[in-house]
Amino acid sequence: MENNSKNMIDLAESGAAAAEDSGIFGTSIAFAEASLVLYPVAWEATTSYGGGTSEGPEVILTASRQLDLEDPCFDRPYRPGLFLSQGRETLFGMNQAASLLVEDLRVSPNAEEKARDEKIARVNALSAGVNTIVYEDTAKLAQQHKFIGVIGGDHSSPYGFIKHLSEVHDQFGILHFDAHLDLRDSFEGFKHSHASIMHNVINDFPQVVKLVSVGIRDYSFHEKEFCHAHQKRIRVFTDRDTFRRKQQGVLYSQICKEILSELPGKVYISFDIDGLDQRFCPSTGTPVPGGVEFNEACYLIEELALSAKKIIGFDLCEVARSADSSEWDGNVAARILYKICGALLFSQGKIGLASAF
Ligand SMILES: [Mn+2]
Repeated sequence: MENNSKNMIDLAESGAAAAEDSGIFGTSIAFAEASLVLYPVAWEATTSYGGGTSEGPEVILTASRQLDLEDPCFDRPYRPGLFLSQGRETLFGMNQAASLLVEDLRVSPNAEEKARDEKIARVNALSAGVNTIVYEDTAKLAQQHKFIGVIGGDHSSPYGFIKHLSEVHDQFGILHFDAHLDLRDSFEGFKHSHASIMHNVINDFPQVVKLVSVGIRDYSFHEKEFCHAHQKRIRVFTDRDTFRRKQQGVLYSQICKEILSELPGKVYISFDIDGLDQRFCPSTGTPVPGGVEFNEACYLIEELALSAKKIIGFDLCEVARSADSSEWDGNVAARILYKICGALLFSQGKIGLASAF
């Protein structure tokens, strides 16, 4: 035990290149020694536009090995132990089965209604199965005293984890980075699609007392209505408003203060990579122009950690493999992931702040 964690720290502090078979961020520790476990969910069955997000965990793992592990804000986030757990084998088959059904539905939109309904029901059953697996696995990890981050997959991936958190916390808020509100009642008949995650969370978990969404720039009439109907629980900072206020001289630091003041003491971060400007996630499935700058996202995450609030878990979703060999999508996502890991561990008192230069 001692040995493992010593090796990991030696490697990280030696500046040597990470081995190809090393764990997340090029470290290699045993599960037992990790404080923070990253739980991969290779699921993207209900993806509506561009695919590939089921590869997210793999893409992030590969790119993460290239990172240098000093963080300018948080003191060596790898030290308490970061571990990417094995994905569930069964998810692969479930994702394939559901993807085939969804494909079928799309290529034959005029199929008999009964046959369509049956296929939609089967996809919904598979989604419910994924939610149960994620719920049970994350609950088990929590029993083992691990902090947890879910790595998607599409944005429906963390539902089961949020369900678990709602059972162990009386109340918490969600800081939601996304281009989309994800407040659709259902999407193409799919109850648990990526476009419905926050709708389902708001409806199913009253413990989520506040949803604060940032980067938002693509939403429907019904989603806006849903926000109005849940005015006390949902606060939206649209990308447009944030941009305009900055143009008019409002400091971004002021806007972040407002965002954080909306959140209660316990905060879950739900990070859809498409919340960022698309130049940071060119391969994500449902890109929208505009968006949050990389440094703005890091600033807000750091400010959250530096406030008195505690980060109780997170997800990072919708990361896809770069079309070229650059690994750029994974590179950016791995850095966002490392920043959130540092923020969570700092907010939970597991690490301090980095020393100054
Ligand atoms: Mn989303």
